[in-house]
Amino acid sequence: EQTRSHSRTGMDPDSIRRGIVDHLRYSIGRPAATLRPEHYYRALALAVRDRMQDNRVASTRTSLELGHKVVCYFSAEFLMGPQLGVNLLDLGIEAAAATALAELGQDLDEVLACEEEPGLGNGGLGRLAACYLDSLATLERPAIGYGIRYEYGIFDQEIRDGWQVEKTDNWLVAGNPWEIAKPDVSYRVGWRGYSEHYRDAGDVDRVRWVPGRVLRGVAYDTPVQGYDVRTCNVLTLWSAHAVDSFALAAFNTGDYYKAVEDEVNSETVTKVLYPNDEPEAGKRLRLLQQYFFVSCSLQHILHILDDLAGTSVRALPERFAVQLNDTHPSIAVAELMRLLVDERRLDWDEAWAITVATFGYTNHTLLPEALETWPLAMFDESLPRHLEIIYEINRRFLDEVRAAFPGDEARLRRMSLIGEEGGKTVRMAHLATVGSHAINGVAALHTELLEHSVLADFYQLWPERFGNKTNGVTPRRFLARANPGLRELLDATIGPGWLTDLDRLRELEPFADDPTFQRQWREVKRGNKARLARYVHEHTGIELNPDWLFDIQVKRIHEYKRQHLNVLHIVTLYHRLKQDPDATIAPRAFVFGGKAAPGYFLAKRIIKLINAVGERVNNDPDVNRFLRVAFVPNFNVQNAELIYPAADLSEQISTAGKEASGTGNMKFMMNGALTIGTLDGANVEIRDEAGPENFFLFGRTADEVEQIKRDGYRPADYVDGNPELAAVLGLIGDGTFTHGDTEVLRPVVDNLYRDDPFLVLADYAAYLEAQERVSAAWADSAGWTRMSIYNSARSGKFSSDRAIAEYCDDIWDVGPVPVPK
Ligand code: 26V
Repeated sequence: EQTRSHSRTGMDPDSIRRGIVDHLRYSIGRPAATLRPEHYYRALALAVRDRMQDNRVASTRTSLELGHKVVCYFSAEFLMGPQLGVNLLDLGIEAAAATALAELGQDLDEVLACEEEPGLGNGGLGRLAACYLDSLATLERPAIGYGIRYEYGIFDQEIRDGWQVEKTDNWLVAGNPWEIAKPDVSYRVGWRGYSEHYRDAGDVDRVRWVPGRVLRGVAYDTPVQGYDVRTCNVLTLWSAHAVDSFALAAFNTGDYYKAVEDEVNSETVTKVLYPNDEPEAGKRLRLLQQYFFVSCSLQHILHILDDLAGTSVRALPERFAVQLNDTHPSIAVAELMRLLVDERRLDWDEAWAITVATFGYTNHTLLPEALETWPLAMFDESLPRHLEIIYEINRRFLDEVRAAFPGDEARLRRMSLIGEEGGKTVRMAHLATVGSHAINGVAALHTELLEHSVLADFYQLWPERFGNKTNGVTPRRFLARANPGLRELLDATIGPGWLTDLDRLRELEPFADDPTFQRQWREVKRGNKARLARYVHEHTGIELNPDWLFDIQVKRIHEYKRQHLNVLHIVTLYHRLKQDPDATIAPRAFVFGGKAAPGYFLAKRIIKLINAVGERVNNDPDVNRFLRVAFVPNFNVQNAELIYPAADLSEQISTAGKEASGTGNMKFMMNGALTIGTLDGANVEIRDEAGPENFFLFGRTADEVEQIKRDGYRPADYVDGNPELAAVLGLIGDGTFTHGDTEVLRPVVDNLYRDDPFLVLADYAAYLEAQERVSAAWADSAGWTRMSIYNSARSGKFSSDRAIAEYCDDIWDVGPVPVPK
């Protein structure tokens, strides 16, 4: 069936070239004279997909036939980023593809740049899901990612006059060569209506849901290739459509336009990705999105089970492990119970045992405003049968709590799946927790705080269900692809092997003080900085000098992440240079990037603040010899791959206790940046691994933050006690950076002075002091290089391979299933 040299499966340049030529002719279908790089992109992508598809067939056959357990990762977001480059890497055909294209007169880099990235996620949570799919495939674990095929992903950000402007991300317009539409893999999903109690043929009382509306979900499959293995898993994304019969019924009554309208309404369900970091005011469509993809996915899983001859639904937890990526898919707990009890007619206790054994739940935030709840009335109207099921789960659950903690009424109220404060709500984190056999946080500190704050009552009831799984990131994309210079140096120095066993980077340690190696290390970093400087210049007009210290903060814009603390440091340096014309400092380029949720007023002002300070600083000859500030528009996976490798300093300065983990911090570390950071999220573990002498620590601890808040935090006291801080806030408020306008940045200053919920001012002095240590360390080039090398060398823990191996061992019980080559 497969020959060595074949236009669909061959891995040599000649076969790949023939694959491209075939697709240009049969799939693209344009006259040769009109072919442009984007056509070569599509043809090569299709040729690469063919090769993965071949592995996919072998992988499915192996895991199903041999009866292995499959991991199902349920996530409302998968921030996959560009696919072509990593797929070439995974298949080991980067050089062969470059040769094939060259023979056709095309340049691989130019062709790679044609890809429109699928931005189906907001930030860390969605990108984590993508890294985990990569590691699952690379570790040869059978897995399916289940999510939503949003027609519009995360908005494109433009910067105009320093303000964020949002543009729709029409990522599918040019077509998506990676997906395969599966119109035959399709499920019906109900909505609204009522539940009906009836007696079945065997005289048993049963309930059925009679939905008021029905949609249809269609699967679109994208192959997920493992690195240097035959395993190719799949990401199944569901797209919503109208149900044909509904449309027909309307057509028969002569109301053709009504039928078309229903089509339009149904399709809005998967139209657009919601920002997950904006408090949603009971958005019904978002609940429908969640239920829609969860229901399709569970029906698909049960269908696969049915197809496996002789496998009963009772075997579900032996054959599938379902992980809930935050609470977004947590309605799955009620939906699986409905499918098992109402449709498959299992008794409640048996169904519940299956459900709990099947699900695991990962929590990704402690911020109280971020914990999902749905207004009860809305939930009841939308999913009436599910609400009944949730009541029954709750009734039985509270009985269990009562038995364990007799007479503790307050505890019952705290733990209930139904919240009573400010109008009744369904608490999705409680539903996910009660319905799962394993609950995890995403960094050691985060898990600890989960166990002792947000989920403390649940931890006391079921301590054995809780555990930590510190996040990780894929070194294939964020090291090998993003940093080809470093990849080459690593291969030459410690040999290959580190890419699938990142702990082997430790073998760099003996070279940390070797002058020759240090020089090579600095050359790689300088090349990456020059590459980023070109990109920044092209997109902002700002010139950055690659010999300067590159100080970078890229992440979503949020008060708790404290981009404004970083700006206070910049304005302090500006102020010092202006005050003293003889002052000199080690020159620094400050680079920012990140999107603000469209409805987040202060975050948008923070973007304006960064750009306003940048404009002034970059154009003032008194200071622009020492300081430059650039805001990279539209931070996404594609430009992230240029940004992380160019950093000398990684800014991880969130208020302690607020950032669940962070993953950008890990990408910077792998690429040799030093971190200036608080004891928050995974920073704690980064510092432990790197060694405290290779990390710039500052700021209050999570405990101290809580203590300060309890004592009644008064930010103004910090201003009154620090004339330099007062001057800095004064400059921001008095129009220095805004052409005399004293109103634009007023809300930022006022918020800090009066409220400062994230203790920016309380940490300001410590942050400045830590930045002084950074400058002093930078002055010693050999010392800095040694610290940079140590950071990379000790980043092995933060590979998503380590994280996924832990999930497989501790939560999913899924081992490797090698697919024969
Ligand atoms: C949601 C909301 C909603 C209300 C307003 C404030 C707010 C802030 C953050 C969020 C994010 C919720 C979930 C999330 O994306 N968590 C991120 O997950 C990453 C992967 O585990 C982790 O590295 C980040 O620290 C965490 O913020």
